[in-house]
Order: sequence, then C-alpha cells, then structure tokens
Amino acid sequence: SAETPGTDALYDFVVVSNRLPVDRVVAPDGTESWKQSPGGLVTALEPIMRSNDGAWVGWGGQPDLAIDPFDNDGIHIVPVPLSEDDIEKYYEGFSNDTLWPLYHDVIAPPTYHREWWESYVAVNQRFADAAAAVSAEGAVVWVQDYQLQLVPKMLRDKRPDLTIGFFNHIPFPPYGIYSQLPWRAAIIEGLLGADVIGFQRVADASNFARAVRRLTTSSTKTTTIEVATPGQPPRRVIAKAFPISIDSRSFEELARQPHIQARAKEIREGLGNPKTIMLGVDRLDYTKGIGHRLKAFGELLADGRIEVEDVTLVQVASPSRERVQAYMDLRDEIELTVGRINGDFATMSHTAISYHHHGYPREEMAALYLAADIMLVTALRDGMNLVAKEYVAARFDDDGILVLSEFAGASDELKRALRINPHDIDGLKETILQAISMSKRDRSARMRSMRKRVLEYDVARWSTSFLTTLASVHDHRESVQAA
Ligand code: GDG
Repeated sequence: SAETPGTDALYDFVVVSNRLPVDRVVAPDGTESWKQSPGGLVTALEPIMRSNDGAWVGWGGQPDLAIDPFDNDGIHIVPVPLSEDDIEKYYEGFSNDTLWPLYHDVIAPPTYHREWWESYVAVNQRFADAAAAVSAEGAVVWVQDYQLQLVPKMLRDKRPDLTIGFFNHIPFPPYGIYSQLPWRAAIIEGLLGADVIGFQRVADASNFARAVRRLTTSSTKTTTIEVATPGQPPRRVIAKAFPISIDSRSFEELARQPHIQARAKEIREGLGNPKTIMLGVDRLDYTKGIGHRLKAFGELLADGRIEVEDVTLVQVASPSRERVQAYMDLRDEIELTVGRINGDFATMSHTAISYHHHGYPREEMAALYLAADIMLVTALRDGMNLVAKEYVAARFDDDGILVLSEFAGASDELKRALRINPHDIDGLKETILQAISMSKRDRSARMRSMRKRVLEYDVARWSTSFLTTLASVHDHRESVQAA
C-alpha cells in the first residue's frame, strides 16, 4: 500500500531479471519468509548492491504474488506479479518454447504463437514500468537475459536519463536462424535501447551485429553500433563479449572443507570403488547433450572397451521446466536410455549409470566434483556452462579431467580441457578413453592451467568489467551532449 515506508524510495543501481534473487519460503505453520537463492549473479552483485543503494526488480516465482517491495539483507526487493496466464504465455511459452530453442540453434523446434508474443510485450512493459518507478535520476539499470529483451527500449522511451545495460546469458543465434522469428526487428530494437549489450562469446556479439545490419538502419563497426535517432546525432551502443563466471574462491573453499572431502570418499565407496567415476551435472534440458553422452557411454560398454566394474557414470539431471512438452518428452527419452543401459550392463554389485532426477545442495555438488575423475560437459549449445567452471574451481588438488563441448561458451576460455564435438559420437568415445588412461602428470598440467583462468576471471571481475564499460559509455554521452 502507499503507506508502506520505503515503497517510494529511489535507487541509483537497479537490477532487473525475470526471477528475483530470493525464494519465498512458507513454513508449515503458514508464516512466510524470504531466503536468498544461491545463484552466482546474486553473489557477484550483492557487494555492488549494498554499496550503491541497489534495488532488484523481478518475479517472486509463484503465480499472482502481489506483495509490496521490501528490504532483504541490504537489497531492496521489488516484486513484479505474474498471473497464471502470464506464466503460461510469457514465461513457459514465449521465453521457454520460442526464444530458448531458437537461440540454441533450433535443437528443438521453436513454437511461434501470436498470443505468446503479446503476453511477452505486456510483461516486458510491466517490468520496465516497475524499474522506471524505482530508478533515481541518472541511475544505472542492468537488465538480465532473454526473457526481458524489450525492456531496454521501453525504459529508454520512458526515462532517457538512465544508463541502461543488458546482458544475454544464452547464445545469440546466427542470422539464418534468428531471421525465423516473426518479431525479429522488434527484439533488435528493444535491445538497442541499452547503452551496453553484453554477450557470453565474441561469436554471439557478431551474430547480433549482423542482425542489426540486416534489420535496422544502424551501422556497426566492431563492437560499436551507431543507432540512428531522428533529429539527433546517432547514439552509441557497445555490443561485445563479457564471459560470465562463478565465485571461484568460495567454491574452492567449500571443496577444501574436510567434511566435503570425506563425503567425496563416501560417494566413491558407495559406488563400489570403481577405478573411474565420470560425472554429468545439468538441468534436464535438450541443449545439454545428455543423450549424446549416454550413447557414447553405452557404446563403450557394449563394445567391451570399458567394464562396468571399472567405470561408473553419475548423472545429476535437475528438474527443469516440467510443464513444457519438449521437457517432458526429453525426460522420458533420457530415462528410457538410462534404464536400458543399466538393464544391459549393471551387475548386482555395480551400476552403470547412477541417475538422479533431483537437485542437491551446493555441498553435495562440491563433493561430487571432488569424487569425479572425469567431468563430462557435452552441451549441443550453451551460453557459458558454469558447471565446467565449478568443477575446475573445486579441484584444488590439481586433478580431474574436464571433457568440454566446443559448443559451450566456456570452451573459449578453458583451452586445456579435452574439447569435443558432441555430435561426433566416435570422437567422444575416443576422448573418454583418452581421459580414462591419461597420466597424472598430464592431468595436473591441464588442470593447473584451467584453474589459473577460472580463479583470475571470476564473477566479480565479470560484473566490474561490464559496469565499467557501462560507465564509460555514459561519460561519453555526457561529453557529447555538453559539446
Ligand atoms: C544459463 C545458461 C550460462 C544444477 N543442478 C544443481 C545445481 N545446479 C547449478 C550448477 C550451476 C547452475 O545450476 C547451472 O548453470 P549452467 O551455466 O550450467 O546452465 P544454465 O542453468 O542453463 O544457465 C548458461 C548461465 O545461464 C549463466 O550465464 O552459463 O549457458 O544456459 O551453477 O551448479 N546446483 C545445486 N544443485 C543442483 O542439483 N545446488
């Protein structure tokens, strides 16, 4: 209500994302509280939020949740309500069944529905209005991800005084694919409302620049776009790669704790002490190449090139988007394959695949990373893939082998991983065998080099680099206007 203290306060730094960084917890007795969700974005932005009087605008994760803004651990939280209908059309529909498959190389066919688009426009406007309402004069607003691509322009139209950043966490597709989208021009215009548009890879930024050239009158020169504005000098927009990362130190610290190391040993014993433990950790998503990984593993067992007593695959597939049909189909397909492989090869004392369709606490993830001799990241397309970086950060012992798809953004940085093309099943099988027989010396040399990268380029460095670029564009604009 209007009387609630603080609802009309204004903020100098505002983050806008589909999901808020907090989850609502309802106790058995009905009392409600908010718990910070453990994501990397929150960790990275929390210090900046605290020292800059920051606000976070986003959805609380449940339908029709109309609650007043509140303060949580030094961050001002501004909930944006979504109805069941918004969730179905804007979120599960346009975001997860149109944009997600389109931006991931149409691995699954995207669905185009005009009512979904209308809902996307309306919900983006709601987020833009909420952000505009809490932003102080000249504030910095940082919009996150593909669910909110129209927000930068909507915000600029309403509040030309703001400095606006946008970061795309998923790939930006090549124009030949992007051009399928019936609303392709509107999305480019929406993004160009920002001063800085960040992507995971250099290739994503150049795909975007090409779409700008094909669909607008703006000109592009490497990372700078000159946006034509009628009656005014062109506006300068920077579009470039800012590869995201993790809180590497905290992951390493977690893995170093004695109880996590003890748990890693326990996991190994529980699996019957195989010579080699391989691990996959993914949201159950068709972009992650889980099926390709299982196929390669199953064939190696069938060919007799590995034995079930010697090699176990642990697959954590955390539940995801369970109301979208493509995800229901994928789950059936993966679980059928896991069942077949286990049925064909497991013995009374050794399972082939230890499969888990649920999420685990961070501690258990760290223990799994320590227990895994080989980490398999076989994504068919992935913006970055933080799991690859977490595995490296956890391995303070300089051991363990990362098998990494070249279609994941992380492969631009982790050059000493065993890089693979997941579509090439024979190549993947050979790489797995190479990993199984790799010498300790080779393993540590590779891991040391990757650790250097991940520890130096952490998520704090990512956000600083983005926000510094944003500030420099802002200064440039001020000086142009003053001249
Ligand atoms: C998108 C882009 C980009 C997973 N299962 C459990 C669990 N996780 C954690 C992992 C990791 C995170 O979730 C997943 O991040 P990824 O980067 O691997 O993948 P997406 O969810 O698809 O994220 C991606 C990212 O945004 C950031 O920009 O890298 O490309 O698709 O941190 O550890 N964590 C816990 N239990 C689980 O069961 N605790």
